[in-house]
Amino acid sequence: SSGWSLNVYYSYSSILNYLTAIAAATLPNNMTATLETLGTSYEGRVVRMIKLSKAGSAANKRKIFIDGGIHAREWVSPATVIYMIEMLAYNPNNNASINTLLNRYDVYLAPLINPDGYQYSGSSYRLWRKNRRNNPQGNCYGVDLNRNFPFQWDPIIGGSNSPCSDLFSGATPGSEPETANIVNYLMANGDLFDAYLTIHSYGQMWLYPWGYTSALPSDHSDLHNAALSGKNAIAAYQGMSYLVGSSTNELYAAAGGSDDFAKGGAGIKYSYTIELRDQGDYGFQLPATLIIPTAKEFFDGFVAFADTMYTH
Ligand code: ING
Ligand code: ZN
Repeated sequence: SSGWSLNVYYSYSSILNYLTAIAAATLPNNMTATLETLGTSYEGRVVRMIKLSKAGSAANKRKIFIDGGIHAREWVSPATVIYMIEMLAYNPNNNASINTLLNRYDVYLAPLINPDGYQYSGSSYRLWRKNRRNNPQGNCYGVDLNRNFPFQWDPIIGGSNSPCSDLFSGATPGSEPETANIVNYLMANGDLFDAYLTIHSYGQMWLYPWGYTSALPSDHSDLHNAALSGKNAIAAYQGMSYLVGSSTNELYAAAGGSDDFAKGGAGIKYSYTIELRDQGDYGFQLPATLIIPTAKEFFDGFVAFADTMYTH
């Protein structure tokens, strides 16, 4: 392993250091880790991701994109993406299913795409959700990045036009630099990706588009079946129950979400919003002792999901 502990919540700068260390490490199993930069945040923090690729497997593999930390207070999200990086990079038990996944896919993981909000959640207000834009109207900060994506953007649908709202959709679609970091990358590379997963907490759900309407995408049964494989693998570990369905129908309608953009704007078929543990006992403030079980069961679910996605 890298030697980094997986059962702690790291600061923004420690997460950057972790990504740098993985990219510099000598990895087993012909794995290579490459550090890439998606862009910078409103306050100027760099947003990075790691590309994990197994040399010697098929050339021009298909790709999977995973992001975390779009919402500042959902701390188990970046921690889970880091756990996933560690398991994919080192495969510590030489698990055959992980090897199969890496022979089929390159995996791109961006654990913290809203670093300003995350920093603020750690230093000033634990339950902060948005980025840290200083909005011109009023004295309020922040745009909800998961209402800001430029596909069927509409503040009336599950968002808000009020800069003081936790759900402020932004002044215009894609107005935020943190949004643009993802949009620009997926618009340039979306055709290479079979799957987009954005990791949130909490609620224990495996959700697919659409968020802007109760209508379902025409290929919804493919998305549903692959998610069911994930759900079943999650349950096999400690019996945790995840709900599978479209976000509008299972949770609430919300336009401008990143999963709707990944599917409708960037053309990535298997696009999901994941809500990790728990179901409200601790909510956003999940104790660090629960990081590893939360991350492990989801990683098991992810491996099973990827197998179903590939073989169907
Ligand atoms: N939940 C998501 C949110 O942004 C969601 C759920 C995603 C709803 C996409 C609709 C569309 O509200 C959290 N935890 O943020
Ligand atoms: Zn969220």
